[in-house]
Amino acid sequence: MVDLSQMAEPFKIKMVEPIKIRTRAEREKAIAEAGYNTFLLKSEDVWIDLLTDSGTAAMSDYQWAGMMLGDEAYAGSKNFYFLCDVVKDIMGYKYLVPTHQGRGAEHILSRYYIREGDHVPGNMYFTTTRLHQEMAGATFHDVIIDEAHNPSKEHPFKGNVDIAKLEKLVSEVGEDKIPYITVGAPVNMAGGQPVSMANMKEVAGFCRKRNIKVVLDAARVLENCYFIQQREDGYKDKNIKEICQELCSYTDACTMSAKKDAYVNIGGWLAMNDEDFFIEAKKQVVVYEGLHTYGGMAGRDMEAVARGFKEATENDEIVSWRVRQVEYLGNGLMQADIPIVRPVGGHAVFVDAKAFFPNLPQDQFPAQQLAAQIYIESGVRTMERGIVSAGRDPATGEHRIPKLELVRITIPRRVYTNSHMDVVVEGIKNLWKRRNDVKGLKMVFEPESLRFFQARFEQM
Ligand code: PM9
Repeated sequence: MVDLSQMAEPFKIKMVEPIKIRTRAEREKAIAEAGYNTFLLKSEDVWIDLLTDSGTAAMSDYQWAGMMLGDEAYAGSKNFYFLCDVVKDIMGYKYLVPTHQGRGAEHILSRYYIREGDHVPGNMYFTTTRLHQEMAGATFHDVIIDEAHNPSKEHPFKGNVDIAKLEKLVSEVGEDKIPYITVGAPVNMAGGQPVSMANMKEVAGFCRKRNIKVVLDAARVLENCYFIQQREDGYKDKNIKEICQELCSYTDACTMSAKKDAYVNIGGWLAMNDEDFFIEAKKQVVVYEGLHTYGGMAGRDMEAVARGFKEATENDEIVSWRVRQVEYLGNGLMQADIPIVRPVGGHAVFVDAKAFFPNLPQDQFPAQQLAAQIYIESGVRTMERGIVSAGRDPATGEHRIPKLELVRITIPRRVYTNSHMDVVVEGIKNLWKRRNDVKGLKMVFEPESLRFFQARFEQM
């Protein structure tokens, strides 16, 4: 029998924002003016905005009510102490330093731990994370399992760290040159793929013996915990909060972009167990973010973050429905034989642009073009996650050539219904029919770092 409780959204809608679709001619003009970069489109020219799930969530009534309780004192806001309590309860870290968003935490972490010439391993790169590591003088090393680089390969925990790769790095550069490993759980650039509890435990065991710290990139940690609950032996009777507590116990610190799993529009934190790191991080946060009791957030923002994170761990249905909506979109695309990263991840469906446009070489930016064409076809905004996002190697100045050349269709939390997902599928099906007529792009403006945000392109 069908479980009725699984069939519909676990919320009802109290406020709506009208959206309008532009004509095809208007969309063609808008994307050309945006240099074929979906980041440069005006939001009002977008019909269904699946650019990112970062800072785009719809907050609950409990969160909005909390916004009215903002204690906007410069120092010692009561919302800060509430946030500390909530994070400690869910993650267990002793200390918390608030930051305006995730990269603020990455900046402080990298400056504290990294010395010129160090090496930082991670389970695949993330754009802002790697940039902060490089700016602090380190070289990043990808130690994710090979399966993660193969879009069609099924694996329940494609985000896992390959311990053999980690061991090889240690033997090549020496453990004293590796201050920490970043474990993203789940792995954004691999398709929102989770890390298993067993793997996290193994990483911790390996690193603790060598005095290498384990830092969790916790942006979507609750989604990772949901996958552990669904897929890993021994966790089906545990709730997301219990799983999160255990996962964090294998790590020494975390960076958090609260804009994802805390269901808010802005915010972040750095949390740790080490007191010396805490003292130094507090010194840094006042230079780069704001006082150590607000870190760039207003009191009301901290209240919304705390309430959002708390709510998402009090009722597993919030995260479960969110991930199942992503799966709904993924299933729709798979049924239409559109090549996507398998299995479907937690926050987005990733279309394989190499398989979509097999005739376009990677230096003609197939994923960038695919995102632009999806917009023209349907008014849906998505994002390139391929060669443009990978940037240039700082040592050689050459393009980094990632194996994955993807377009990310990212679902904001609690914002769109499954009818919107059906539109996405239909639009991509239409584009699939004319895929052989699509040519490549050439880059005509390239910022030095994080180029995907502002680069401009022309049709070849
Ligand atoms: N992620 C995303 O859309 C927003 C910026 S890149 C388009 O996926 C991880 C795993 C992230 C992330 C941001 C950050 C940085 C760190 N780790 O954006 O600074 O996905 O809050 O977080 C984005 P902030």
